[in-house]
Amino acid sequence: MPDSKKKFYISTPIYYPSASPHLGHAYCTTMCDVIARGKRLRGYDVFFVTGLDEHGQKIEKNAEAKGVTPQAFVDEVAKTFTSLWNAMEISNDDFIRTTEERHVSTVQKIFSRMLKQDDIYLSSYTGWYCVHEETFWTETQVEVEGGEHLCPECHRPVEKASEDAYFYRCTKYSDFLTDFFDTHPSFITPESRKNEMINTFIKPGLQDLCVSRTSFTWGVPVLEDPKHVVYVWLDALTNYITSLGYLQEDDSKFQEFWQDENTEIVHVIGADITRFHTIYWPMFLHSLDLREPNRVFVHGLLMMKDGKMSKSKGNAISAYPLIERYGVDAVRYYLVSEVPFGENGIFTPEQFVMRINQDLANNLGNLLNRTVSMIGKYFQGVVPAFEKNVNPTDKELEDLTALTITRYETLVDDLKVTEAYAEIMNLVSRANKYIEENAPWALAKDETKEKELRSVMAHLAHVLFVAGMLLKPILVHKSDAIFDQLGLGNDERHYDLVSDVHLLDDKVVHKGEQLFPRLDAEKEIEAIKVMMAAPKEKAAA
Ligand code: ME8
Repeated sequence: MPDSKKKFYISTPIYYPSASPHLGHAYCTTMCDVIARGKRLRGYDVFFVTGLDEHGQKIEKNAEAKGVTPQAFVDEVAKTFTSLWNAMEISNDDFIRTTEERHVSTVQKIFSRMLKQDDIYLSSYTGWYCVHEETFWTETQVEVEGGEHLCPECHRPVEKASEDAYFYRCTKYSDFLTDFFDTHPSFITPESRKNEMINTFIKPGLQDLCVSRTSFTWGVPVLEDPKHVVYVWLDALTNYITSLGYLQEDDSKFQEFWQDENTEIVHVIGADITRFHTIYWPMFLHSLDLREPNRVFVHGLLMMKDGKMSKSKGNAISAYPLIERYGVDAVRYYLVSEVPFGENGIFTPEQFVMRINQDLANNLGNLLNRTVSMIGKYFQGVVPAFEKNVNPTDKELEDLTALTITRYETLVDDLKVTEAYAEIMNLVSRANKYIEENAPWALAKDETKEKELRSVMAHLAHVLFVAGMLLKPILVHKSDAIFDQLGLGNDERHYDLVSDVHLLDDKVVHKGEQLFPRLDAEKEIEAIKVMMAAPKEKAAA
């Protein structure tokens, strides 16, 4: 049951605006959006934040190459992110950019506090620096190939760098961290990521973290020593609290969504940034006497057949042509259902078309179409009143419907998002099978079977309402098309009515357009291949 007092905070990583976003970025943001929408629907107070990580050497270099200032550069790229989020129907409550004054001034206050309490100290740094990953690597961490030193993360060449730098004393908080991991066993999901962090970084002994740079200027200046800018991770990670107003005049959102121990806080990230979120971020928060998030969920990558989707590889597919051709709901559904949350997945045109045809056109669309047509034909469009357990398989469908609601809630609360939505499709399949089992066309020919026929129609209508409501976080438009066809008024489209089997009694159905027309597979696979061969980004709006 919905509990209006429950609070939920969810964030995506803040992306680098080094280039416009591709379907991989859309994947992470869409997953968070589906979770956020699902919670809101169930009555939670939700804060959902995404944004951009706009400082650092990479941005400075990209801007220089284009002959524009870094600010002008990020302003332009930022528009491509916000227009994609609009097109994807992302319902974020805030869009934080690290160049905003609210963020910059708070990072400076945080740095000052850490300096004052001796969590940060001045020293010098020599190491291998990867511009792309904005990360220093030690001698043992870099890869050596043909005499060249490469970044262990992105395999690009790294540069030897030495400079004055401020350091964060990880050593001071390593006991805290070990203790925190022990007492918060579900902090990192999946579990394998936690073991990786313990074995690779914690067990060998944590090293202090470089938190300032002097070799470039595009960053938050350190107030106490302005030739330094705050090194990108202390700057970037704090977005999760600066967006809430931490240390700002109006910090009401911060009080509500961070300070309140009852708020569930979830960061969703890709595996490449696990170390920063699970090791340094809890320590930074501890330095500030703030609570840690409940969960860092590490999702998998959306890949192409030739590996990770990335702009630099030139294999990235844009979300726009897919949205334009198939509609945003189909693209959202594909992302959620095809790539199990927490695992990697490969984008192929074949699977994309198959998902839409199999799940949305054949399964869901067909159930709606058949149900509405039959209610029209046999009952002049009026949904018969629901009666329990009339036909032999009624009880099974009733039980499965109730179970699907609870399973969906449990799974989605545990961030098993793909599994949660698979449960709904399973219910829809079961309902299609229920039609075959009960053969309403045969019942309609036998006057003595009217009660049975009424029951079949009422059960189908109820399943469609439940499926439409549970799928609403993904199918942001088509769920309403389902409710329209079922004849439901706007004031009845509420999650808390999902178990009400009588909600549809006497409603008048309206046959509408096909929910998801079946795609001509061969033709559409070709069309997507053309999109992939020429990935185009929509120009900034
Ligand atoms: O790392 N599939 O930014 P970033 C799925 N600014 N997800 C993908 C993806 C793909 N092919 N490609 C990218 C940064 N992502 C830092 C983060 S947070 C305080 C700072 C997603 O632009 C994935 O979530 O490199 C990954 O972690 C994130 O984009 C990295 O974005």
